[in-house]
Amino acid sequence: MNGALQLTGYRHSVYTWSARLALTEAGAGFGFVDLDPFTAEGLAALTPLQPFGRVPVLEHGAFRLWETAAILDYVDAEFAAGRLTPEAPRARARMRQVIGIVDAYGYWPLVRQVFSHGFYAGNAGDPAEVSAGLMRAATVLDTLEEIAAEGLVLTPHAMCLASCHLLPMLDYFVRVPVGDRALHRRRALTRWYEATSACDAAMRTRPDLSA
Ligand SMILES: N[C@@H](CCC(=O)N[C@@H](CS)C(=O)NCC(=O)O)C(=O)O
Repeated sequence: MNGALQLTGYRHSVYTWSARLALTEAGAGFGFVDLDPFTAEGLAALTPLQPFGRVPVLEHGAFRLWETAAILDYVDAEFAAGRLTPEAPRARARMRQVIGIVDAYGYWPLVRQVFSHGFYAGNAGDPAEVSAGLMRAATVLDTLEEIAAEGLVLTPHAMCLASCHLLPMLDYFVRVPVGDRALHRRRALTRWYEATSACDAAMRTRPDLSA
């Protein structure tokens, strides 16, 4: 399918970073429209594109797609010839499982509780949210550690869509010291994180949170 490729997202959003990471890893050139879904103006501009007011949204010509897992699938198939999806059935299933874990159980405690309330602690952060998020994050990290140790996905130097989905959330989580310590108690996950967070596509797309 032809047409311009445009990503609408918010520069600090972890889900937007996942999409930018996959697009960059796939070598796809794209335009970026920055909209903050947490402001009234951003939300008003976003809801015609995404009825739930969430980012990111990918447009390829007249084709519009939202939900990060779907966007990553499309980017991989359209621009990376499926290179970011393992062929083996078990590895592919594990990749989908990681994406499901991240969406259903990871985003809120890692990002919206520990990161949002811990990183911005000097402003409006609530330490009780950090503690609650850290407790909920433990099971998420334990399951991801088990998967990383198994070695089908989340292995160093082997990028797949699970890595694109997870890296941004973990990268924000470890910016809070208690999050960093929690990650480093999981050795296989730490090995994956350290290699993946230093890869070229991650370095080129990591948001500048001071901007
Ligand atoms: N299920 C959506 C979730 C996307 C999402 O929650 N994005 C956040 C930014 S990281 C957002 O837009 N939040 C706005 C809000 O919560 O109102 C996806 O997979 O794309």
